[in-house]
Amino acid sequence: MNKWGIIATWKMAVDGVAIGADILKNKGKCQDAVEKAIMEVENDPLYTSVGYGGLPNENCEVELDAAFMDGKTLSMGAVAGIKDYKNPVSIARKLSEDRFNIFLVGDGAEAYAHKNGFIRQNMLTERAKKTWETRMDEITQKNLSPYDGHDTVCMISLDSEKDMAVATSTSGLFMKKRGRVGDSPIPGSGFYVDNEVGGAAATGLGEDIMKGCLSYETVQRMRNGVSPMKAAQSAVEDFSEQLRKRRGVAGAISIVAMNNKGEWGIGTNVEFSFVVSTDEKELKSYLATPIFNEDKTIKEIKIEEM
Ligand code: SD4
Repeated sequence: MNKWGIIATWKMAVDGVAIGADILKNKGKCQDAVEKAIMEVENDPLYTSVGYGGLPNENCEVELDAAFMDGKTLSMGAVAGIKDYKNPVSIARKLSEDRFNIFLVGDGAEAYAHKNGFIRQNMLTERAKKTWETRMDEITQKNLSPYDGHDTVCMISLDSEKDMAVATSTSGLFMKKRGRVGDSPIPGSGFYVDNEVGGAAATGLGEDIMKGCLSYETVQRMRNGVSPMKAAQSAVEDFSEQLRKRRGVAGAISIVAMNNKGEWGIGTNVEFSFVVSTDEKELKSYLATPIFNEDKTIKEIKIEEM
């Protein structure tokens, strides 16, 4: 049997991964697997950090970021701060077919989506609006930090022809400033894939992930012969330590990785759930918990089936 596999960030990806795995099992392509899997997550109004139902920025507007990359051709496409379009991941994939103008933001991205027939939709649900209103009250009354509630969906897949693809989609940080862009659509930071090695993708505090270009860093570690597990864990650990040393604090960072043999791994400095399905092991959700020593360096990461 030919090898295939798909790995995704967060438990919310489980239904999407099932769809992706089905495509791969039936000898479908990795590009379709990641796109269809992410669309499933984008379409679900209950997930408050991706697509429809995603949490809005401080002006109560849902601004979405997404990206797509093909590991065979290294083609990539991305959108950032796009409003009112149903499936940002599909717009990113379409952009990846172009030679120029592959990363579009704001109303430029919306104009492109409109011209190419993508479905327009108000992405703000009543539920997300209520959460925004409650949070607004809390922030003013209790002086809270607005920036939590953020879980990007990232998928990496390998198909039976040994091609690989990666895609990401997110509403970014809850209560972000209008126009704020995180790591998720930024090549090398939020995602990277190369058929000759493997892929990686990140979730967590984009402002910190970007400082270390952590998806590219993870892929480079795999290129040097390191396993996906070691590559992702060491990339997260080394960089968290750098951040702590040089800035006093490291944000939440989690990375998923898969190499071109279908071996997978994760690295994280917070509790982190993820989903994997391969030809060898049926779909499973996992929970990764980092255990720290007294110096706050990660001693080990415990991974359990959920
Ligand atoms: C961002 N990395 O916009 C995204 C948010 C995220 O888990 O993934 N949070 O910074």
